Amino acid sequence: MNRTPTLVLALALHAAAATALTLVAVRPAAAQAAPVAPVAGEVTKLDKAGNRIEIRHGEIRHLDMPPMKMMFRVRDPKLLEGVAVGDRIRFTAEKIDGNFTVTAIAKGP
Ligand SMILES: [Cu+2]
Repeated sequence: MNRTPTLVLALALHAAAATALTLVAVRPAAAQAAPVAPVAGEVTKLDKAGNRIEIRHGEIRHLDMPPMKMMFRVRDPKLLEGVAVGDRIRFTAEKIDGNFTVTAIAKGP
C-alpha cells in the first residue's frame, strides 16, 4: 500500500490545523477494523507453474470484498501441494504489494 498521499495530506493538514490531523488519523484505524481471518472457498482453477489459484470465495471482510470467483497469487508454492480443482478450502488472503495473495490454505469447508 502506498501511504505517501496520506502522509502528504496529513502534513498539509497539520500545518493548517491540529484538529484536521486527528481526522486523518482515524481513517487507517477504520480500514483495519476487520481482522485478517480465514475464508471458505472452492478451488476453481490451479496454475501451479504461475503460482496462482482461482477460488470461488465467500465475503472477505478485511479486504472489503464480496463473494466472487477470482484469481489470487500464492505467497509460497508449497501452499498448492495437495490442492486440487474442486477442493473445498479455508484460506487466508492478504493484499501484499498491491496483489491479493493467498498466505494460508487448509482443506475443509
Ligand atoms: Cu475476491
